[in-house]
Amino acid sequence: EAEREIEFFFPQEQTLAVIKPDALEEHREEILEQIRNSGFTISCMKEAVLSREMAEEFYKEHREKAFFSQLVEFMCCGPCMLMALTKENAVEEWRAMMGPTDPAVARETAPESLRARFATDILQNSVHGSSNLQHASEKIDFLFGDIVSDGDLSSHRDAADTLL
Ligand code: IDP
Repeated sequence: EAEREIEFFFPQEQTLAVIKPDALEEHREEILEQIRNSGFTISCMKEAVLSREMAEEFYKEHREKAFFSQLVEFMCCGPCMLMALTKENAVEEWRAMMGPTDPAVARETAPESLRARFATDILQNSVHGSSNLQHASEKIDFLFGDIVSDGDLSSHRDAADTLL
């Protein structure tokens, strides 16, 4: 009962977070620990090497950018950790934890941020986070749709109804 009231006053939000290939090998534990210590719930998590097609789809908003092919290449060069993070104000809080896109800027303006600490350069910048709620839900659906989509839930419900 008490828990339900807390959820009512502090509505939860979800964002999509990725530990990119450059950071996963060396900094996985530190990054995961910081996520947990900051009050996020990791609602979904999987380690995967993205195919080129998946990386292109994931970053389709950047298709026209000069760095797009480099970005796709980089995102497929090794395993990523893909996560749906749940917390009040999750989108904004995870972006703040990441810091600015360019680690040179991050080191100046947000020295505690993950990118200031772990990013190599503006391309290999250690982490990703959705920039708004719509992107968050779209990317969570794209990467985890097989386990969290409404369709999946309703098919389980149908199966349960059949059993009853
Ligand atoms: P964000 O990840 O901070 O939201 P975006 O501008 O959305 O930054 O760019 C997406 C990703 O593309 C960045 O995280 C970075 O990996 C890469 N990127 C952004 N700008 C550049 C650039 O100028 N050169 C190379 N790669 C870039």
